[in-house]
Amino acid sequence: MSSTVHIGRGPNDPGLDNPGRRRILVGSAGAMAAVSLLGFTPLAKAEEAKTLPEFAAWKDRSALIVHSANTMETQRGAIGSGVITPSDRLFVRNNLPAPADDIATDPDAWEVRIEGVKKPTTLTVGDLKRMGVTTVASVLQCSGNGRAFFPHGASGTQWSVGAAGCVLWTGVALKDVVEALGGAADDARYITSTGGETLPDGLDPKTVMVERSVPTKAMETALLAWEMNDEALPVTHGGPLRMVVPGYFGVNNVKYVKTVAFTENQTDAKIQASGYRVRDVGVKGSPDQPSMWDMNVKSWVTAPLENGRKGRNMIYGVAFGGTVALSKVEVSVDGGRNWKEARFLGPDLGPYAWRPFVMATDLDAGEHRIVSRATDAEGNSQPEERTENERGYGHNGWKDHGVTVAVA
Ligand SMILES: Nc1nc2c(c(=O)[nH]1)N[C@H]1C(S)=C(S)[C@@H](COP(=O)(O)O)O[C@H]1N2
Ligand SMILES: [Mo]
Repeated sequence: MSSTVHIGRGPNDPGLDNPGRRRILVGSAGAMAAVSLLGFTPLAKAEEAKTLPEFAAWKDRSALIVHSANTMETQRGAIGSGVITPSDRLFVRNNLPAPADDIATDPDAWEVRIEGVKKPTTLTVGDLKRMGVTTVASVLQCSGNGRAFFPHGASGTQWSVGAAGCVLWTGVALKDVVEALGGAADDARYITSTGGETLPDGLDPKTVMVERSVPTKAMETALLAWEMNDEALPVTHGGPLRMVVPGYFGVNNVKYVKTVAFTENQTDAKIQASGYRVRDVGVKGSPDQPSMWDMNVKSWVTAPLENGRKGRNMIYGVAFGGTVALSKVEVSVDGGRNWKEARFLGPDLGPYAWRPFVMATDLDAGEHRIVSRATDAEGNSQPEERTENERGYGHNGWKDHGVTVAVA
């Protein structure tokens, strides 16, 4: 793989006609080795100046686009072709200010209340660790990943492709916890998880709290995780304890989880009732619209991004099926006229993980529009176009996600 990562926004990031073209060479240890500046623009400069917020200061700044103090995405060129996203490159998204680091001083003492089961109780992370352990690889992706491609200017963070990563989660299967507590209440239709943030004063808690409901069938695969990529779950990503619902969009994976309730109805918190609802442009969110639960099949190219070489090139990318395993990925280097099947790289970490792919191809001098199209095991393929919707959710159209590569 190339040792060059792109800093600032490149020409393949949407909404830029005069992109910063700053490139920094990164040595094997990830240290900056050389810097070259080409057509440096004020926009790129301003963005570069944004430092990481304190709760994410341990992250690799050069691998991230910092949108705000609560939103950072992985640079397309830093996604790489590994089966797991390194923790220091994983995107971050907080709806509320993150809790202080001291919530993880004694992670085993963190308490989670389990309700809507035959024997409701409060368990510590220490208790959970004695109830069982399992590891699942799953893609964590924000519902708004790809929002920047929507021409109507969907409000919210302008994520390109990097509000996603593939993570190894370790914790106890929710099913095991529920079984130990006598099973879920008979009328339970949803699993409702509540985040442990301190809510700002003076606001109706329902309008700000992170509380999400998912259908009870998710119990078959959900886990309460205390580790990420083989390390104690950092507070940045929801430590000491996080609800992980494999194959479901990011928002359902509630961080610093303090209550898990089996409920008859979905929560009436705003983030569930009107937030994360798919509706036409101009329409307000409401509970009768589809909620951002299971993810759709998706892929994108990660290299090359700007310049190819004459002759043989290796096209890399990542692909996943959401709650369904992946079946194949095709790549086109002529904007979708001709397609060729790519080869998967590395081990298959299960249906919820992404699969890096590679396709070897020869390129002539000129510009090439490179696109990828994934198909899941049920035969669903990425559509060519996005589905327009007010908040720019769930974009998996292959056309917008392509890259234009120049060969001299
Ligand atoms: N408690 C809590 N959980 C949360 C959030 C939050 O703000 N608070 N944000 C959600 C959203 S919208 C996303 S995309 C993911 C982001 O996870 P990450 O920050 O670990 O990447 O966490 C979800 N879980
Ligand atoms: Mo999100």
